[in-house]
Formats: sequence, C-alpha cells, structure tokens
Amino acid sequence: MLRTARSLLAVVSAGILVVATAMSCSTSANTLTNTTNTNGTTNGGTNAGSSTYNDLRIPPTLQGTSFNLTLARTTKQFRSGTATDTYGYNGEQFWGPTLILNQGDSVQMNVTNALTDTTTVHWHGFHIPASMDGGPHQTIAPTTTWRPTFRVRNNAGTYWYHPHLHTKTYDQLTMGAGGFIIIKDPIESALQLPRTYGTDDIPLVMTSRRFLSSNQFSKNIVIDNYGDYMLANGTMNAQVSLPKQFVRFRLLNAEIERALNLGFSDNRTFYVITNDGGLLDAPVGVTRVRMLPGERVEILVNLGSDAVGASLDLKAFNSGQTFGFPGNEGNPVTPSGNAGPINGSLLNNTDFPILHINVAAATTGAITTLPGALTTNRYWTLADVTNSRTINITGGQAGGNFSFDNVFFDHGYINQTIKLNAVEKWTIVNNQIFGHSIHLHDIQFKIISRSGGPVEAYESGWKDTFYIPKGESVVVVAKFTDFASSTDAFMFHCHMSNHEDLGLMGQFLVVP
Ligand SMILES: [Cu+2]
Repeated sequence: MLRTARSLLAVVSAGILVVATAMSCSTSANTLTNTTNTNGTTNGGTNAGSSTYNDLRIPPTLQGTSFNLTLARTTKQFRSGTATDTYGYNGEQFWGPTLILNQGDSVQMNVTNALTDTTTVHWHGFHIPASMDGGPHQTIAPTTTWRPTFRVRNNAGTYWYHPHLHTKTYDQLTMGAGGFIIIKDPIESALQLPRTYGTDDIPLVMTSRRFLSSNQFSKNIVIDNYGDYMLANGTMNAQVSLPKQFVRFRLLNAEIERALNLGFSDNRTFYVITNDGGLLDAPVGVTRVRMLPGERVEILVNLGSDAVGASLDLKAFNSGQTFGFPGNEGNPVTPSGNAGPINGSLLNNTDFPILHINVAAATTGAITTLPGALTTNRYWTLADVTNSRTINITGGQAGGNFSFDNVFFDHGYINQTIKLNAVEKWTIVNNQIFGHSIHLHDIQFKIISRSGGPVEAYESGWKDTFYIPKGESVVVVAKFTDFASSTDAFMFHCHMSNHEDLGLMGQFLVVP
C-alpha cells in the first residue's frame, strides 16, 4: 500500500496524471547491479562500487573582459557503441568553458547560437539589467549572435550560465548546455584559500542522465526528471587525484529535479565557505549539505591527514528521505533501456557516489589551515523591509502542472511589480505535494525563516536559489537596487527545469 501510494504521489509530482504503476515491493531495489551496462570500460552502471573510473573533465577557462561563446550540437562517447548527441559551448562535448570574471569589470559577451533551435543564455546569480539577463525574452535565433554588456557587481563566488528559453530549458540543459562562472574580488583574493584551478580548486557540476537503448539521452519531460547515471563535469564514474591538503570544491547541482544530500564516504566534516552569492562570514562545518537544482556552495575539505594513495568518495546520501524530497521516489522495476516509469530512477532513494577521490602528494604552497573569518556581510533584515508580498505555489493536484498563484507562466503577464530600492519580504508558501527549488533573478537575498525548522547555518549567506520543502513556507528579504525598467522583466521560477518549462515561472518588473 505504502509503495503504491508513494508511486501515485510520484506520478502526481511530475505534474501529469497517468495511470499509476505499482512499484516493486522488493527492498533490494536500492542495490542495483550493472545489468544495463554493456560497456565494461567507460561506465559502471549505477556508479556503485565500480573499479573502473574515468578521469574527471576539468572545463577549460576563459578570462578577460570579452567572451565568445558558441553553442553547438556535438557528441560524446558515454557508453560503448553509438556516441550520445550532446550540446556544448566552444567545442566542449558536454557543458562549456569556465568564465573567470573580476568584480568591477565591464564585460562584453558574444553568444553565438550554432544550433538549429533558438536558445538564450542566462547569467545565473548576476545583478545586471533585465535586458542583459538572458531570460526567456532575450532570444538568440539560430546562426545569430547576442551581445550583452554589463558590469560585474557580484561578490566573488561560483555562478553559472545556462539556456533559459521557455519550454526549451529542460531540453537544452539535458543536452548539456551550461557552464561555470567564477567571479573574483579583492576580499576573496586576500584570503588564504585554495585557488589553483583544477588542482586544489575544483569546479564540479553534478547532473545525471537516463539513456535510451540507442545511447541517446532520454528526454521525456514527463518521465525523465531523474537520471540513472551520475555525471560529474559530464564524466561518468569520475575520479580525480587531489593533493594532500585543503581542497576547494565549487559545487553546482545542475540536476533536472533531484536534490543532493552531499557528504563524504567516511562522513568527515567539511566546511561550507560560500553560498550562491558569495562568502559566508566564516566557514560552517558540516557532514552533509543539501543542494537543490541551481544552488551552489564552495566547500573546503581537508585531505591533509589522508595517506597518499588513500581514496574516498564524494557521495549523495539520498536514501531514506521522506516523500517530497526530490529524488526520494522509487526505482524503476526494470533498468532503463528505454524510458522507465514516471519519476523512477536507478539512483532514486539510494546513496550513490559522485566523484572518487585519490589522495596524492601535497603541492608546494599548499593550504593547510582553515581560515577563521572570511568576510563581513551586512544582510537585509525584517527591520529593513518596506514592502511585503506572499506568493503561493499552486496547482500540482490531481495531475495538474505547478503554477504561482494559479497563473501559469505567460509572456504577456507581469506577476509582480516592485519599486526600485524597495526592501521586500517575500513569503513563498508551498502548501503542495512536493518540494521545489525557487530562484529569483536580479538580486541576492537572505533567507529569514523556514516554517519547517531553522535556517541551516550553511544556507545563512547570500542566496539566489533555495529549497522549499512540501508543506513549508520560506521568508526571504531582498533589496531591489540599481536596475529599473517598465518594460524588461526579471524572472522568478522553480529551478527544476521540468516544473519551470511546464509553467512554474513568473516575471517581475522593478519600476522607477
Ligand atoms: Cu518545482
């Protein structure tokens, strides 16, 4: 009964009601074998316990004040046989180069669309004018180039770029379009932190895919919201050698829908040093950090006490979550050769490895101590608030799609209008059947409270994306500064791209 009820709810969470299929009652469903794996050299099925690893791809970097990005279709060999059709920027086979920007610089972006489909590029987390933001309005037709310019105002931290065309975001993200942006500033640069890119400063985008028997990505927006095979920087069964010292990871959850409850295989303490919008005041020690799609954290992990030659795994501890946690839904009865059951996945409700780490010798100039203070943030508080609004997540019942305040995304409808320089309290209410990951463009905000419990210390910094569990309300406060327009809107939406594309998105104007 329980399983059946859960699988029915899982169906509803997809936003489309179909005939519910009773899931397997077997409790061994979580210990899957590599039955779908036809390739002993390039993938290990569910990643679990594999002895065959592939070296982690580290994206190349671009620096300066003028950046050329070209998105094109390509292929990548994930499995034996046919290569998988993918998208990548600048010739990458999946994902794109890492852009390194300096706070204060004025930058010129030249984004060329070499697809046969229209796209956009959104600079996720950036405080820039709406017309430069790369949301659904700034379309880039095939064979054309979009040339936004803006000044980099954000704090040092880890950001990213990705397509944001309404009804196409799910598809283009699934194909691999996206890339990291690292912003540098004087405060971060003055700290004793690991910052040798690819050596002790590792960008890590985590996203999973399901494969059809043809080896192509399965892209049914109703069915394929959770991949069966984890990719780390587009690498399946990834491993990396890291020096015996403090190492920094720039973590990005770029899953379609799955939350990641991250930790290390030996449950060691690690330290969160940034949220979406920059440094925390001080490192926050944790053994787990929960990341929803769109969220970033930078962490420090100390490998200084590990023996050279030792190994450990970065893992998602996703088993045993309650329903509503994205990725709790059950596993498919049969592994995917073709599309599996609604919201099933080989990785759902399991603990699975993301990156195998081999400890190597320390580098010269290794960082061997944890910094104390990082910066001094001045966050907005309830005392600063000049206007309040409440936004309800609606729909989703009886198989409907999700919406904000019963309005599905509509290009012609402005959901919210905000006065420039207002400090606003937004209460997002999720009296719903499923958790979401809410992202606001334009500004960085502070999470003030959660109805379901305390705001975790590791999410106490500047945020642009946050988890809202089912049945919970979350209060955030932001100041809407610098950029007003009575015509160009910013977006707010669920960052689960299936929910977003099916209507859980709205737009706000910041007006003079
Ligand atoms: Cu959602």
